Amino acid sequence: MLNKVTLIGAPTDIGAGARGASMGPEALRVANIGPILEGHGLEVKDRGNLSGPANPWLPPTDGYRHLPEVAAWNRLVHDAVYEELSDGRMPILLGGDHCLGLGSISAVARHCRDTGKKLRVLWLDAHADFNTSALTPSGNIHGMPVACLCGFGPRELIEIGGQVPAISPKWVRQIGIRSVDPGEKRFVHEQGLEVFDMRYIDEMGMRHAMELALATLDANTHLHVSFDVDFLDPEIAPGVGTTVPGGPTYREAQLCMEMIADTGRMGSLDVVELNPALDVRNKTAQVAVDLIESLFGKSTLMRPKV
Ligand code: B3U
Ligand code: MN
Ligand code: MN
Repeated sequence: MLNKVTLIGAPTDIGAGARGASMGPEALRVANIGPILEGHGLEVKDRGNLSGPANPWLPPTDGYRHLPEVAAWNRLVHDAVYEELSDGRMPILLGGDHCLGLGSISAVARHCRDTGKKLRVLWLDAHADFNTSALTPSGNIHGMPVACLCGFGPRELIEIGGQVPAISPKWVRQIGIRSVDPGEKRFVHEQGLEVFDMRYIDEMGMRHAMELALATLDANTHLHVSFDVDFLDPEIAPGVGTTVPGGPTYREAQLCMEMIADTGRMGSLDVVELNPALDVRNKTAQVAVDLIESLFGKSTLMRPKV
């Protein structure tokens, strides 16, 4: 794993259904994300925040809310993430809402094309984020980034990484899913996304789900982790715009992160949908940073002898 990381703040809630994710980058910094990662032997650069358009808070037009602004933010994210990867550093995108996964992952996909690497995307989320303008109940583009990455969306979003589609649905593993709209669900099945939903995790356990989600990674695979904080159960992570009960516990989430760390293949990370306006004394940011520590190898690793 790369030991140089770059924090990229993208303070916007342009794709979300609630205001406040724009404060996510600062809340993660207040929870000490930089120094904590340094404590794990990483060289940390904080590029500060990108600066994009304000949120006009308008209703959807033609099935999309704030399409031009979402495109502008994602172009900024794409360029920053691509630049850091080209510099041999691991970008950590501090969102911001999950529409930004589009800019981030299209940049990662472009980098993988440049370097001849395979790409695996782990999408940790309560939601599948696979809506289109025809399927969305809200018009909020944070419910659409996976579909856009797979080539289903408006030109200004699907073309950001220079190739359409940016990724194949076969490269994606979704973990923790428990809220999918009816049309979206059909489309997920039609496109063959691999989904480990909460029912699967309840029945089979996080360990088994992650073993399968991480199977067939090899030395030439770039692993991108897109961590939507609403993946976590609202008991431990109330500070998100769309809480969905029945998510992973702290222990399940920690195991998930530790198993990702064990692969040594993580090359880029998004931390999105943290909403400090809905949080309680920054506790969701602290939980997110704790789990990010596990993602970077924090572990007690003391085993019984038998
Ligand atoms: N699927 C719903 C809700 C949603 C998706 N992502 C989040 N919420 N965070 C939608 O509006 O597309
Ligand atoms: Mn999401
Ligand atoms: Mn979500």
